[in-house]
Amino acid sequence: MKPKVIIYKKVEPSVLEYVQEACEVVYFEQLHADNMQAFYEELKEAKGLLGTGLKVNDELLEKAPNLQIVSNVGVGYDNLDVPALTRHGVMATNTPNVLNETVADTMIGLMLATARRIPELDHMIKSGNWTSHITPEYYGVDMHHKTLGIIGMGRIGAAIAKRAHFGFGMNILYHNRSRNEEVEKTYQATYCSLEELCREADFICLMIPLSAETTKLIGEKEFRLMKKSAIFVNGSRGATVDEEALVSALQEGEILAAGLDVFVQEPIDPKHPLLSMPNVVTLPHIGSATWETRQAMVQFAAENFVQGILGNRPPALINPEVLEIEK
Ligand code: 8YV
Repeated sequence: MKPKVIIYKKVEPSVLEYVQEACEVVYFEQLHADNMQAFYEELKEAKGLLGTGLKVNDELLEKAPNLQIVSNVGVGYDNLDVPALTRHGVMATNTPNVLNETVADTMIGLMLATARRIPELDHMIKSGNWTSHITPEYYGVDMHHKTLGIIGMGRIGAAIAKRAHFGFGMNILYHNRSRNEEVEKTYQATYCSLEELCREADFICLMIPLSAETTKLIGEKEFRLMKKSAIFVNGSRGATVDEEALVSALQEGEILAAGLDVFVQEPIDPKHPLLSMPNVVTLPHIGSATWETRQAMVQFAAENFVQGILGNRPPALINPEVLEIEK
């Protein structure tokens, strides 16, 4: 008998078939209030869970006594309580690397869109307000040859640095838990403190995983340190920023503009003050959302999943220490 597993995200038929070769799949295209009860019912027997965004903590794990693996479609796994998974003897996996270049493209696009006011000016034309040559109140600011500060120099941060250095001739500063000699050599990036980065950078790009230490990492103090001409972009998780402090910084002109792909609450409340500011460019968490990359992520998640179910070590295992623990 094949082991029962749950996929709780819409996936390509080929991915479903691939998993079905090894498993009996209970398939939920999406989880919502109406099917949660059915999901919990299936959870009692499930050996594996594959999907995005579900909070997996002690409470959920207690409802899933047979679980062997949770395969997260995404590189960020702040939705997973990893110590709890390890305690319950459950493997956790994610999908690093396959999205680096796509997310970096998104962040460059978001910086340019914010600096050059692309959505605002697009709206101006489409609403019939392009009536004469553009006057200075619509000018943007240059991105090329400015100083970019990257907070979080992981694999995605490095892909952003590559574009900014070679494509835009930008001067790169970065702040990270540890030094990255490779980016210092290849992209002439300079390591500095968070305070120094906030003070010196023209563009500040946040690309760090969300954890207890990084929650509200950027708040009132950091915005105050930034230049009044600074452009702040966030492609990590909304909660890494104190959103109220960001609203005040924009309202009080502490910074010039912001480009945001992530928010504390997603989807964001349409009445949120950030959405009525012309100098804020927003995206609905689409950093990795291209056909190619989302397919690669789901495929990677399925490979992790099947390997884990078959009793092998999945390629992107987050908690290898779980292999030492007898369940
Ligand atoms: C999406 C992401 O949230 O990989 C991540 O960490 O933020 C995204 O790509 C999602 O997990 C994709 O399905």
